[in-house]
Amino acid sequence: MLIRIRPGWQMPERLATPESVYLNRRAVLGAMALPGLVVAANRNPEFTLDRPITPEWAATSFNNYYEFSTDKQAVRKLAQNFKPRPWTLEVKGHCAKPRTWGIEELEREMPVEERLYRHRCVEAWAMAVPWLGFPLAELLRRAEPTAKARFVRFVSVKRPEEMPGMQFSGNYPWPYYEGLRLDEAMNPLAFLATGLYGKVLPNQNGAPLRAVLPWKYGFKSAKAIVSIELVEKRPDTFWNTAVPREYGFHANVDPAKPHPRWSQAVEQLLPNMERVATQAYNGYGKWVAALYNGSEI
Ligand SMILES: Nc1nc2c(c(=O)[nH]1)N[C@H]1C(S)=C(S)[C@@H](COP(=O)(O)O)O[C@H]1N2
Ligand SMILES: [Mo]
Repeated sequence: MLIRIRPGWQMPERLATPESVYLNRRAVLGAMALPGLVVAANRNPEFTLDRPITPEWAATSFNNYYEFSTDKQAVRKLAQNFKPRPWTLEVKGHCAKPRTWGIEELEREMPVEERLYRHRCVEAWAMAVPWLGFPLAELLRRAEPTAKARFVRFVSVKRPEEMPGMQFSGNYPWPYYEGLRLDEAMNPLAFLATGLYGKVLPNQNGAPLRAVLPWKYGFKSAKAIVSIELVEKRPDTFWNTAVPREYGFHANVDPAKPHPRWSQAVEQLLPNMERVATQAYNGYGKWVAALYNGSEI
C-alpha cells in the first residue's frame, strides 16, 4: 500500500455542482435523503483542526474501498450504482435490547452533529473532513450491553453484484469486518457517520453508514455497515486476517512505529500531498491515550 496519484487529478465535473442546485433538488424531491442533499446539524465545537479542511472534491474522489476497486481514483465512479437505501443496521449479540434499525430511524432518533476530524490512512495519506453523524456510544447504550460484551464487531455489506471490486479481489475474506474493544467503542471520539460536508454520505465514502475512528489508521473505519455485534472474544478483522504481518487489531496511529514496508512518521495531505509530521494517536491522545499502555499493535 503506497500512495500513487495519477497526474491531472482535479475536481471532477459532477462535484462542481453549486450548493443552490442541491438545495433546489431537495425542494423538488422533498425529504427523501439522496446523496448530495444538504443536511442541517450543529458543529461540535470540541473538535478543532490544526490544518485546513480538505476540499470536498478531493475527499470524495480519492477513496479506499476495496469492494469497488483497489484504485483509489476509480472508486467514486464505480460506486455510483451502489444502492445505499433502503438500508437496515442490525445491533445484536450480548445486549438486553437488540434491534434492527432502518437508516432513516437512525437519522431521526440519534443526536446527529457535525465533527471536524483528521483522518490518517495507514498508507500515509491524510485528510480533514467535516463528518455528520452520532457517537457510537449513543447507539450502544440503547442496546444495553450485558456483562459478557467485551468487544464490538462491525460487518460491512457484501453485494458483489453492485461492488465490482469484490468480483476481482477474490482472495480477500469478504465481507469487510472490523472490531473494537468495548471501552474504545464507548469512547466519545468513536463516531458513526451518515454524512460529510453537510450532505448525505456519498457511496464512495461508505454510504449510508460508516465508522469514523480518528485516532486509528483509516482501515478500522468500516464502510457500509450492516451489523454491529457485541461479542465476548476479540473479533478477527479483515486486514489482520488478510495480511497479519502488516495490520494489527488496535491499529492506533503511531508515528514511532513503522509499518513493515514504510515509515509512519510523516503523512501527506490531500490533495496536494504536502508532508506533515504524524502525531501519536493522530493528535487525539487527550481523549484516548488513557485506554492504552502504549504497546498495543
Ligand atoms: N468496507 C470497507 N471499509 C473501508 C475500506 C474498505 O476497503 N472497505 N477501506 C478503509 C480504509 S483503508 C480507509 S483509509 C478508509 C477510507 O475512507 P474514505 O474513502 O472515506 O477516505 O475507509 C476504510 N473503510
Ligand atoms: Mo487506509
